[in-house]
Amino acid sequence: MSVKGFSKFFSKRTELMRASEIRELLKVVESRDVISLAGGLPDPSTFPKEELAEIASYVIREYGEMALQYGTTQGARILREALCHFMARVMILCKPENILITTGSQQALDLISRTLIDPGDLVIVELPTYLAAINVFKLSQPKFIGIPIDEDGMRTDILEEKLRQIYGEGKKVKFVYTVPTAQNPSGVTMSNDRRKHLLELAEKYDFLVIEDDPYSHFLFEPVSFKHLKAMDTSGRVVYISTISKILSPGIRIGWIIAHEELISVFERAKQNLDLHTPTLNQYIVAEAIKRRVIERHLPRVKELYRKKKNIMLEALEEYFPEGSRWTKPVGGLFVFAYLPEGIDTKALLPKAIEHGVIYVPGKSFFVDGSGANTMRLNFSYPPPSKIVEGIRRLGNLLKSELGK
Ligand code: PMP
Ligand code: G9A
Repeated sequence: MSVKGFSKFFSKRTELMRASEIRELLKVVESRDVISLAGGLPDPSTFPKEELAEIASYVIREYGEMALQYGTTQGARILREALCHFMARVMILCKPENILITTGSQQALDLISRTLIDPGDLVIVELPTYLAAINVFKLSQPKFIGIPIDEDGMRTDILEEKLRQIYGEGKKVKFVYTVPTAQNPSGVTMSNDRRKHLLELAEKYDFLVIEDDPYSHFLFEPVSFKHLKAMDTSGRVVYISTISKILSPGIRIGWIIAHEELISVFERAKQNLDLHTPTLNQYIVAEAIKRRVIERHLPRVKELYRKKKNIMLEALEEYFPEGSRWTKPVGGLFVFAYLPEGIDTKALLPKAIEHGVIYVPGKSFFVDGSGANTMRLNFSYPPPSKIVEGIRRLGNLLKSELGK
């Protein structure tokens, strides 16, 4: 007799798991002919295929005994050393002991969730913030507090007020999670004054700061900023980054830079997850960094994304209905649009799919349930003609919804 319904077997933790809209929409792209303005996929023309093919074969020949073998959970020393050099370019100075290699930076978020959050802990995030971070933190059942952002990033004045209130009630905050540079989904960058203010508050109220930084390496407009980790004098900043947007997301290499005591608990948690990140991929990335593949490619990547961003902004200007506004990103892969009140972008998505275009509804990026009239639009993946056509289709759909 076959089993009827498996849900009775599921754990409580499984009930807390929410499907990521970004990941679900990727399935739509695979199964239908739609223009995707959804997932943050890099432009495939930016992948240095020839160089990586050469490096992969070199690494297997030269380092095969290690590269094809099990490795330590913390990650291959050769990669951790290469990353120390890579990060020194942006004044983040660390030792290989301060680095843990992760399977994408998504795993770093998972490790943070597992090792730092107990049910009911207060976790502060930006409004909006990266939806996959919300989903993975949620598994540990924190209480989220959202702090609004403006064009200078997180409103640290509002944060300060909130902290005064929280600590006045005898409670405390576990950490503040921020994507301070070219934020996902909004594209905004936190000003240096606010970065300083955030760290002062972290000192005063004794909480950790998680700096999630996939985008600072390829800003395409001039911005002056310092990484929080570079300003960290007490070890309370946990820095995470990834090669996903600057080399290849398929290789799945991310890293955490943090105090050794934290690295050791993240390492313990990772042992249970996957023993270690694929050794071969770690050797490939170490060699790519050594040969300066990323640095040589970045100018082209920046130029391409700057052009695509401008094409999207022009198309929005031309096709989106009056009463809409959107961010002007200095980096990252997304424009975030605020539409006239009354538009519900989640409810509209099936119609958009019928019109052959998809986006990520904005609500999933807000921990306070707001954002129903917002959407995130990706410009890195589609070719320029598809960006324009996608925005045209969406604009027409929105206008017809508004009866214009
Ligand atoms: N954090 C942020 C803010 C991101 O935008 C992304 C990818 N879009 C990730 C983490 C995860 O990236 P990966 O696992 O590929 O390193
Ligand atoms: O494909 C993913 O899930 C990574 C992309 C993230 C994003 O679109 O923000």
